[in-house]
Amino acid sequence: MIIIGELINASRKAIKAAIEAQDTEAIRKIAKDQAEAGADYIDVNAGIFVNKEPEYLKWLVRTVQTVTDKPCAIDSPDPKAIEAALSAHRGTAMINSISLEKERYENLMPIIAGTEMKVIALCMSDAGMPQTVDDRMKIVDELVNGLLKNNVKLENIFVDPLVQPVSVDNSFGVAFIDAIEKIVSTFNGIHTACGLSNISYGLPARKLMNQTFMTMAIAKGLDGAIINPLDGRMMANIITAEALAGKDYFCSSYLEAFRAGMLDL
Ligand code: THG
Repeated sequence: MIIIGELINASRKAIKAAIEAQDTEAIRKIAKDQAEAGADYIDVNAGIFVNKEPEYLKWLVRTVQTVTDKPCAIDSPDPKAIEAALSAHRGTAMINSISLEKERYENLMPIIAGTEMKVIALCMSDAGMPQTVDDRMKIVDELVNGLLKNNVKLENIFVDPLVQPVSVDNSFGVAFIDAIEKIVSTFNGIHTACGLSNISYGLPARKLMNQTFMTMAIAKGLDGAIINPLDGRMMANIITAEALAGKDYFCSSYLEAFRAGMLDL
C-alpha cells in the first residue's frame, strides 16, 4: 500500500494556525512523524487560503523537505498553486489531483505531460460527482486515456474513484469498492488511491468504519490511500489485509510488523 499522509491539511485547525504563524517547527514535526510512521508521500493542502494558496503551498513543500526525503503529494485543484509548489519541490512529486473538470484538466495537463511525476486522477467532471460504477468508469476511461496520450506512464497514474459518505446513500460504499475492482481489472498495472475517511462522514466511531472500509477496499485491489499514518490500528489493518489479499510474499511484511510491535494493539 502506498501511504499518503493526510495530516498537513489547512482544513485542520492546528495546521491552519501553524501556516498563518509560519510555524516551521510545527509543520516539520508533523511531516517527520508521518514519514517515520510509514508515509510514502506527505500530502500538503493549503486550500482554505484563497489568495495565498500558491505562496503557502510552496512554503509547506520547502518546510516538509527540510526534515524528510519523502516526496510531497501536492493537494490542490488550482494549477497555479501546484506550479508554485512544484517550483520548490526536490525529487518526484505526486500531483493531487487532475480531474475531468475542463479548466483543471486543460491547465494541469501541460504541467504533467511527459514527466515522471505521479498523478492522482480524480473521478470528477463538470457534471459533478459520479454516483454509480458506470458514471465513474466513463470518467476514468477518458481521464486515463488523456493522460496516456500525453505521455504519462500508466504506472504513474493513481485513479481515485471518489469516496462519498455512506450516511448520505447506503450504496456509496459498494459503488466505490466495485469501481476499484473494475479499474484494476480494466487497466493492468495502474494504481488506485482515495481519501478514505469520507466514507464515515456524519457517523460516530469513524476510525472503526474507516479501518473496516480499508479492509474491504484492499480485498478489491486498492493499493494507495490518503490516511492518517499515526493511526496505528489503521496501519495494522492495512498490513494484515494485504497479507490476506495475497499481496505480501511469505507474509514477510506482516511478520516484520509483528516483530516491530505494530500488531499488538
Ligand atoms: N481524494 C484526494 N485527495 C483528497 C481527498 C480525496 N485530499 C483531501 C481529503 N480528501 C483527504 N485528506 C484529509 C485530511 C484530513 C482529514 C480528512 C481528510 C481530517 N479530518 C478530520 C475529520 O474528518 O474528522 C477533521 C479535521 C481535524 O482533525 O481537525 O483530519 O478524497 N485525491
